[in-house]
Amino acid sequence: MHRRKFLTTALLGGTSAAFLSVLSSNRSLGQAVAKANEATSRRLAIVSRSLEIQKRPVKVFGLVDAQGRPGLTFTEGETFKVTLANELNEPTLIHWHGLRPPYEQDGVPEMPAPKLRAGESRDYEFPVGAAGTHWMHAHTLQEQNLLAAPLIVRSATQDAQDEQEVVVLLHDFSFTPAEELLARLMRSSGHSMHGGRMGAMDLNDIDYDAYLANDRTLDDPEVVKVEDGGRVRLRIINGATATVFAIDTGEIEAELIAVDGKDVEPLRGRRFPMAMGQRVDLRLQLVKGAGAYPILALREGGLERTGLILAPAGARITKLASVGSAKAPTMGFDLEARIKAKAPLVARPADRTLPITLTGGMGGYAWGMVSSAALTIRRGERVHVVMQNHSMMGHPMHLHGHHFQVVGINGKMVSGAVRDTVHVPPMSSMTIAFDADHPGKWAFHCHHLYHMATGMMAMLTYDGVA
Ligand SMILES: [Cu+2]
Repeated sequence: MHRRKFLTTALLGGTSAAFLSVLSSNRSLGQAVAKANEATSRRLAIVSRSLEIQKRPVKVFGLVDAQGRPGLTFTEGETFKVTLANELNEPTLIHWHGLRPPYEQDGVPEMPAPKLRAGESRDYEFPVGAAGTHWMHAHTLQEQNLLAAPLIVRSATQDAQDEQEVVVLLHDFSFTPAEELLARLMRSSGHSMHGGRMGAMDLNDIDYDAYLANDRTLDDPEVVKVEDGGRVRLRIINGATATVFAIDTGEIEAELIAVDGKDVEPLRGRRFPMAMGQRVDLRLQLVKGAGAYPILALREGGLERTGLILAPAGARITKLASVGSAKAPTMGFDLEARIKAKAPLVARPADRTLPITLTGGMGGYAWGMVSSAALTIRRGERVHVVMQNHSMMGHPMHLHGHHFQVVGINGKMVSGAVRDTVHVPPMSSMTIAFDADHPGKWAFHCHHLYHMATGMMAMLTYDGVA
């Protein structure tokens, strides 16, 4: 987009002169503007579409490109030059989860950009950055009704790797509207619905009607044609609003090669837990003649599951039930403690440490982030955030605009994954570190939609940003 056009949009959004000075001093935006004439703008439409779930027709949201495909795919180093068109008859806005846009384009409504009105379009432009599996979604209750899609940044050398890319977007689905689900949680808090579980760990506060992988249940799963004996790179996105999954590769051992779009030292396994907002990239070497491979996502602590089937030509497809026979595991630190970033942060002492207590519970259904310090940081600082989860639920905590490194787990210093969303299990603590190199006002929140909606949301503000 042209700089003038963006400034006009920003001014219409009611932003201040201070914000404009931040904007003009933003180097990455300057580089993006310099590239403006090179790339043509891609259209991304926010649409209403029809699905059939459990044989019932439903209207859901969608995000489609000019060819009608879900989401967007870029190559590293390109410019994210997108015209976002709201074709719904209600206002909405989209957040680019995992990218580093200038904060004015980050997509949390009114922070500071307003929602797109029905029929309105808006231009976005910023460097798409490094390769990685990312996604996009509404930062509102509309996320529940599938307003989410993949946002893939491929590496320039990916084609030379001779592996097939398979993108999987997981979701939890309810025939009940999100507003009603939230109202029920608030009404039932402290008694009946969850009364039996008070004092114990709470895993899932909503029982969904279906769990989806690329819009399908296991009763009618997507069957992806793969090369017999070929190599597959699964890019799995947990786009669910309130469900932790464990990826189960079954017969075949997988290699975890990236989390939240950042490469990790390869880790082999068959089960990979992932919380809401998180992504895992798994590499699979299929065995020639071995037939079809189901890739499952198991609902944390439950019997429900979803997934898809990788099938070489002619392979027999066995039908799998949407409900398994053994309860899926709960997500702790087991995997997180073993992940090591391929490119960790440069070792450096913290210039600033922000303590944050995660609070709340089913009683009253109010969740929060409490800190004794102002959540203000300065450009150039190495920042540590120490999160203490004083609640009986796990919280996937997402910081916008930055990737951070996991550097402490339950008080023990580690050199863990670099990621943008980290799961903090019940009654545990976690320290994350990042370099304050992206000035703005950034959302920092729990990626459980209903925890966020009832208070588990904070803003991290750079000094001098209005
Ligand atoms: Cu939470």
